[in-house]
Order: sequence, then C-alpha cells, then structure tokens
Amino acid sequence: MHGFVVVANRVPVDATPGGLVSALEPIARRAGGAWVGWIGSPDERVEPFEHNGVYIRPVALSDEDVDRYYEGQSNSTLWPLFHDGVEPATHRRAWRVAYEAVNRRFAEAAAEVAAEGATVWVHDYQLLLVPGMLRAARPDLRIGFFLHIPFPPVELFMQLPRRADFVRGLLGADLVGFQHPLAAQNFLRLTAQLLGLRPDGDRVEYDGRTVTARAFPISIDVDEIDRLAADPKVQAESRRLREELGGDRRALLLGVDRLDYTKGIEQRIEAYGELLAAGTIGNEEAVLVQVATPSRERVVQYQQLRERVEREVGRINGEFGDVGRAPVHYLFQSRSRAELVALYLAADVMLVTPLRDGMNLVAKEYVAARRDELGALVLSEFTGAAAELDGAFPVNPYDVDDLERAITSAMRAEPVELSRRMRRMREYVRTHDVGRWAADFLKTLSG
Ligand code: ADQ
Repeated sequence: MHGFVVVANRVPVDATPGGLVSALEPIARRAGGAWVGWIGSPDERVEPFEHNGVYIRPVALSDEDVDRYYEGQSNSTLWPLFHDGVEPATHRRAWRVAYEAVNRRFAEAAAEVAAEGATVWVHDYQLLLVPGMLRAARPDLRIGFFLHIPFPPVELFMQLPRRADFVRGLLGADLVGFQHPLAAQNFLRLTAQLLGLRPDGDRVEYDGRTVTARAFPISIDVDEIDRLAADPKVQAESRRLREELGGDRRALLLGVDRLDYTKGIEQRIEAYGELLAAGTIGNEEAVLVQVATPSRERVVQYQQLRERVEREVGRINGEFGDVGRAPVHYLFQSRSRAELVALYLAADVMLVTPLRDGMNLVAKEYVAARRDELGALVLSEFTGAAAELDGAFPVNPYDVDDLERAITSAMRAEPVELSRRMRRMREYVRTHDVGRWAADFLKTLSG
C-alpha cells in the first residue's frame, strides 16, 4: 500500500524520460509511491515491478482497447474537440464504452495500491472519468487531477456525447488543475450549465465536498536543459550543425514538434514558402529545419497530415532550392534531448506556432537552452506558454500575413533587443520550473 499514487496513461519506464516523469518520479520515490499506467504495448500482461524506487502497477490494454480507448475516444474524439476542433472530432459509441471500461480498470488499480487516506494524482484527457470512479470506491483518498491539454469553451464541450459524465468524472477530484485560468473557468461554467452547480471563485460544492479548479502552468526541468546547454560536446555539435547548414551567413529557423495537426507545422511551412516566393527571404539568407516526431501513426488524420507536410516541403525545396542548399530540412524523427538542445543553441529563430496548445514545452526548452541570451522565439498566442513568455514575438498562426511578419521581425531584430527579450523570459523560466509546478499543485491539494 502506498501513500502517494500517480495515475497516468503511460508508466515512467522510457529510456529518456520527459519533464513530467523527471518531476514526479523523485516525489513518488521519496514518498515510497506507486505509479499506475499502461506499459505501452498492446496485449502485454506484466506483473507489478519496481523501477527507480517506484512501485509500477501496469494496466493491461488489449489491441481493441488501444484502438477504441486510446486511438479512438482519447485521440480522435477528445483530443481534437479539446483543441478547438481544429480537426473534426469523431464520435463513436463503441469508443466511449471502451473508454469508460478502461478508465474503470485504471481506477480499480489505483484503489488497490492506495493506502488509507493516500494522495492520488490522476493525469490527462485519457483518464477524465477516473477521479469520479475512484471517489466512489475510496472516499478516504485525497484526489488531484491535472489536464495537460486545453479545456474547450462551453459551446464546444457541449457537442460531446454524454458530456455531463465527463464533468462528473472530474468533480470526483478535490483539486482539478489546468494549464490556463481560462480553462479552469470553462470547466466551472460547465458545472453550472450541465449540473446546475454554483461555482464561487475557483471553487464549487458538489456532493457535499468542495472542489477547487485552478491553473497550474506546467514547466520543464530547467537544470537538465541548462546542463546540456553547458556541455562542450553539445556546443560543438551545435556549431557543426550551423556550419553544415551554411554557417553564419544563413539564419537558422527551427521547428521541433510531435507531428500533430494542432502544432501549426503546415501553417509555418506555408508562410516560409510564401516569404521565399515573394523574395522577402532569399534561400542563401536563411534555412528552415523542421524536426517532427512520429506520433499516433495509426490515426488517419495523422497519416494525412504527414502526407500534406511532406508534399509541401518537397514543393518548396523543388521550387526554391539549389544543389546542396535546400530551403527546408525536414526530419521525421525523434531526437535525443542532447541533440534537441544542440539545435536550440544553433537556431536564430525558434518557431512555435500551434493553432492550440495546452502549454508547449518546446518554447520553454528553447529559452532555458539560450545561456548566450540570444535567439528569438516566435510564439503562437494560442499556447499556454504565451501567457508566461512575454519576451516572445507573438503570432496568430491562422493569419499567414501575421506569421510572415513575425518571422521576418524575429529574423531581423537587433541583438540588443533579442537579449533584452531573452533575459526576461529566462528569468521567468528559471524561477518557474517543473519542480515548482508539482510542489504548488501538491501543496494546494493537501490543503
Ligand atoms: P505535447 O503535445 O507532446 O505535450 P510539448 O509540450 O511541446 O507537446 O512537449 C513535447 C516534448 O517532446 C518536449 O519535451 C520536446 O522536447 C519533445 N519533442 C518534441 N519533438 C521532439 C523530437 N523530434 N525528438 C525528441 N523529442 C521531441 C502535451 C500538451 C502540451 C503540454 C505538455 C505537458 O499537448 O500542451 O505542454 O503535454 O503538459
């Protein structure tokens, strides 16, 4: 039995852990905690085991569960709907039913490993029903929930079949955390509209308990990025990359994302193509590197996006390229964190242009990597990060003219202006890392 339990879609056993794992694993380890999640491959039954001092309680998913709960309800219904419907959401009864069944399995596993009065922290849109299920089984627990993606406006959420069930699910928690204050407000408004509750400030009474809904903007492991950025091997790699791409004569523009339609990858490539076509930017003057991690490759919208991006990159390289000098370097690959940091250090302009994004950690990683206090960040207004990084060049990625304006202003800004902006952002990120995020959330949860 464990006094602290994390419940997330995946268990933390990847070779290179992301920020969430690096933040929560030490907390779980110190608390003698447990982590409930899926191993990541279908039809695999694994007994509980210990990993880095944390008790791992696997939840098995069949191939059909992966298809319906994960790729279906989670990534083809909730993901697009919660991102402003930038791709149409698909609604299938069988997916919803599977989602509920899998959520129940996660809740049962959590109930099984949680000690009397334990703190349980449930994560993200794959598990919206878990807090309610867990509360019903174990009223003794302190339950927190954090949503990593946006929470949509009321009118959009209302499209979701069985929408009230999802709101009741979240209300099983004592504390519901969001990336942005507007997301918390959207949620609280829904409790009024769908359940007739009366939210007051950031609280609402439900079922004889008080539920708090508030923003806790997530961050990154700043020390890790800083260490990599200070590493002479990483710096040498960064210089090699620049040299390879044309040296200091050519400004390096960079995009780093999961290949996802919410990230605005197509929009930024299109804008870059237009700048080349108009002659505003010459191919000898700049180069765009886009690193796109393969993601959700079995979902049809992701396959179509990949085709569109690759066609557009091919078109631009064909029309505006030269032998040995392609305007766009496109890597459909995952890269190590050291390689990403080398790219961040090499990039004159970082392009973060999502149509909607809960936070966007790439923006914060770029800032944390720039120990030289140089480099420009073009940042979509529709990311959570935009509320925090006020030294960025803001952009509306739906407006191709605005994208072009932001890209050229960032490229042509004076170094003094760039370092003024970068210093402001670095100061903020340094004092708001992922450790502080986790500590704030858990302190609020413990009351
Ligand atoms: P994501 O949508 O995955 O996260 P993001 O916040 O940018 O988006 O995090 C991506 C992570 O993957 C970053 O740490 C980045 O370095 C890494 N990454 C991206 N491309 C990579 C590549 N080619 N190779 C290797 N690593 C790569 C979701 C939400 C976000 C929210 C986070 C955390 O959608 O809005 O910020 O969760 O809450």
